[in-house]
Amino acid sequence: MITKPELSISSMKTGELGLLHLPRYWSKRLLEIEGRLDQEKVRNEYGLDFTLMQGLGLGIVEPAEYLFHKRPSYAEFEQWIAQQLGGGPDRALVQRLNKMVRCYLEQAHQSYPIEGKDIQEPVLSADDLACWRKNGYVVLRNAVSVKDCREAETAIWDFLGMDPQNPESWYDDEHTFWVSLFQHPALNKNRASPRIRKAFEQLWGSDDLWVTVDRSSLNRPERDGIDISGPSRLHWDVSLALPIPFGIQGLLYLSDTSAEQGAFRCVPGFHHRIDQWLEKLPPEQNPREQDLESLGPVPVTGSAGDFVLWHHALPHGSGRNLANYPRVVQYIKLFPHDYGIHPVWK
Ligand SMILES: O=C(O)CCC(=O)C(=O)O
Repeated sequence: MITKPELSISSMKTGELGLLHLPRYWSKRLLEIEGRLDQEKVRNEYGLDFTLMQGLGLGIVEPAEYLFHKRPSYAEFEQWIAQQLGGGPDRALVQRLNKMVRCYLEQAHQSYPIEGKDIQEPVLSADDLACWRKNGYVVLRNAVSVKDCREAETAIWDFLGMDPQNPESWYDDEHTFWVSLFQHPALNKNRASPRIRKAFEQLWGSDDLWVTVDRSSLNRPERDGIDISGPSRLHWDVSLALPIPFGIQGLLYLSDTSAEQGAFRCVPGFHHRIDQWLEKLPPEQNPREQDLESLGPVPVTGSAGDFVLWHHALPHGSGRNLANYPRVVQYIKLFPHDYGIHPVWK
């Protein structure tokens, strides 16, 4: 019986759902909310927490918000999970997640792409892979059907309460670039796209990958000179402490996206030279505050259904939308449970 949050609750403890680590995850979040969590003691568990919640199909935002606002008992937390998933996780998923937890706790968390594994029916061609190696990004064309894109796009418009045909409805004080819609059948269908999965498998050299339940975004045309294009500033989402472990991010264009329509931008090939660039910076300089625009970002365009994969060491961001129609995007990432997370955030 799990009654109160304690750091002594081990990852091997389970509740009604039979999931390893879930009671410890619940415990840590509640202790954190109460300001009683010693972050140093749990720093190396971040990847485990992340994979467990993504693997369950919940993502990390909604469970954190639920725990923060409701501070539920452990039994209530499990009930909430079952409700979100339309029933508890099935036996096969529980087994796969529990295996992942055991592996995670047993292994050193070094991450690297495994070279030369024979993967059947590749979706990235030799030219695509050459582009990936040289530039650190690649576009998988027709990753999902236009129909599936339309359905996801419609779900996003409905969630926002906006009309895609009526520009007047696109601008309100309530919504920003990011769209916090996580659970929707159309979004889940795209997350399960076999072509997207295969592309990540090729680049990771592994078929034991988990998929994130991430946000979407609506990059609206600029209006009245107001820049509403979200993360247009080039940035990294990974720690810049060296060595930067291998990692891949991805986005799915749900609407056709031209260069001037706020397309994704990145600095091609920067993953090859980021180490030298960082080492040359005077120690008092913050790499994130440098003139990253001068590094030469390029827009990566695509049609609805095209999927962009990029190495997370590339400075990247969205462009400013100077066209007439919003750019609509769903973010999807697949990763192995033991992918490297540098313990120091820099
Ligand atoms: O949406 C984009 O084009 C960029 C997304 C981005 O910057 C990110 O996911 O960190």
